Amino acid sequence: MIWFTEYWTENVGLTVKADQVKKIRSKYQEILVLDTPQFGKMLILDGLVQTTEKDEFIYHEMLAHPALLMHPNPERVLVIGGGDGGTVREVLKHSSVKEVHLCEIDEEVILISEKYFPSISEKLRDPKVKIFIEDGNEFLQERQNYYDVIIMDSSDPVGASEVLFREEFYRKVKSSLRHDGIMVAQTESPVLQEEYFSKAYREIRKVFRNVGVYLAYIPTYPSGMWSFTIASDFIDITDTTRNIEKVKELKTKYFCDSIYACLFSLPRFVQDIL
Ligand code: AG3
Repeated sequence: MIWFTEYWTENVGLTVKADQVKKIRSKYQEILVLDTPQFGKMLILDGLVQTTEKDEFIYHEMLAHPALLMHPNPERVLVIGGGDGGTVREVLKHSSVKEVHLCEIDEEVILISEKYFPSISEKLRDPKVKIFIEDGNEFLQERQNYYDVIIMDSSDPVGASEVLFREEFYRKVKSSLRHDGIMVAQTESPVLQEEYFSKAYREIRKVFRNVGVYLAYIPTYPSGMWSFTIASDFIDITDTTRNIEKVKELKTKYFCDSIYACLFSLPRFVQDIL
């Protein structure tokens, strides 16, 4: 057993007791798989916790379901990043979805997830899913007016993910969406990464007419308080009565109708950052 620490800032971190299961260096990053008594297996990229068996459902459900519910008929969905497969698994819970494209820059993440995280990656080989091993930023260039929902399941805005938090990128997202398309992104912690969070919000605002922020509690991410930013030009994404009857049909463990109904109720300090 070792002790592993993700340093959330220079002054605080998350430390877990773990067995090291696998460590490789891919073309893009260091990929580490730990087996921990507390959180089950954990996937760590360049020292940052991406997902754990124990709490992954919170993040993946909250990233996928609001946008898919707000869209009147989501058929074509793109996930950028998310090579572990958790977001794809949630997207496929919506029966209207006909095709899911997953654009992941690092194939090794997919292979590691398929080997060590079968319950997260289980739907990656579903016939509706098409995997593209490409840079998300370049991938969007070739697709105009195509998707109903685009989901950014990226890591922190450092290294390969940095471009995914910029205005130019969100413009590409917008032109790859159909006119009533919706995008949603994971946008970091408003407590410990206030700058990343408010920058993402600002840049998304420059590009889309309707923008909303919501939160979820994710124990293994910095501070636990995590943000998501959802946006659309055409759809009023703040109307959380939309398709609320469908929530009951979704097999989820965190997301539910009362969370959906109050999705945009934010603590005052978060409202003040926006
Ligand atoms: N992507 C968001 C991970 C961000 C975590 N940041 C951190 N630990 N500092 C997760 C990908 C899971 N599909």
